[in-house]
Amino acid sequence: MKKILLMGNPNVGKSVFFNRLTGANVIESNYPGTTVDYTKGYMKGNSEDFEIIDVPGTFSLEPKDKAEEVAVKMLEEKKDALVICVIDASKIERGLYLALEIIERGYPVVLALNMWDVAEDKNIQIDIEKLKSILNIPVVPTIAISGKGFKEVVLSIKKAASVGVKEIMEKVGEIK
Ligand SMILES: Nc1nc2c(ncn2[C@@H]2O[C@H](COP(=O)(O)OP(=O)(O)OP(=O)(O)O)[C@@H](O)[C@H]2O)c(=O)[nH]1
Ligand SMILES: [Mg+2]
Repeated sequence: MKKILLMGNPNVGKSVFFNRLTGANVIESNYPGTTVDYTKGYMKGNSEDFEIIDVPGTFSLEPKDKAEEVAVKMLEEKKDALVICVIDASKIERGLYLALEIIERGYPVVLALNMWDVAEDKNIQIDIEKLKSILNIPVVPTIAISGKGFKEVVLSIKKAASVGVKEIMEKVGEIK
């Protein structure tokens, strides 16, 4: 089953995000050998379902505490995962730091600029199109508590997850 890791700084809305994407079948566990807990759930895909993990919040991939250590381990254990990186759009710099680290490690990333309502209230202007073209990944403004942007998030997940060797070869074939 294709795995999705929901990652981001602490308190950016990852769990509200997780609840919106997953159904009722949610499992809470402790990460082996630790007291750090995390939640796993499922999202319906077109042909197959996705497993989604609500990863403990982390500021970077250089862990400073046990929860961050678990977050990094989860990422390293799941080399073929797709990562939804959730950023607080009103504090974009801190979140971008983590997003860049994850992108650098070669994971496919969908970037969610959550708390878009808070950013708007603070009059923070973010050029989504520019961010998309610089990072070359899907960037979606979201408000997890209202559901704004989630249709696009789901579409981006499905699109990113469908890119495999077969699809690439088909594209390469088209160019020939
Ligand atoms: N205004 C606003 N509040 C939000 C949004 N998304 C989440 N919240 C609120 O932000 C707070 C934190 O949300 P959580 O989902 O618990 O954040 P988290 O990233 O899971 O936090 P940790 O698990 O502690 O790292 C909650 O009070 C949410 O209701 C949003 O888009 N806009
Ligand atoms: Mg949470």
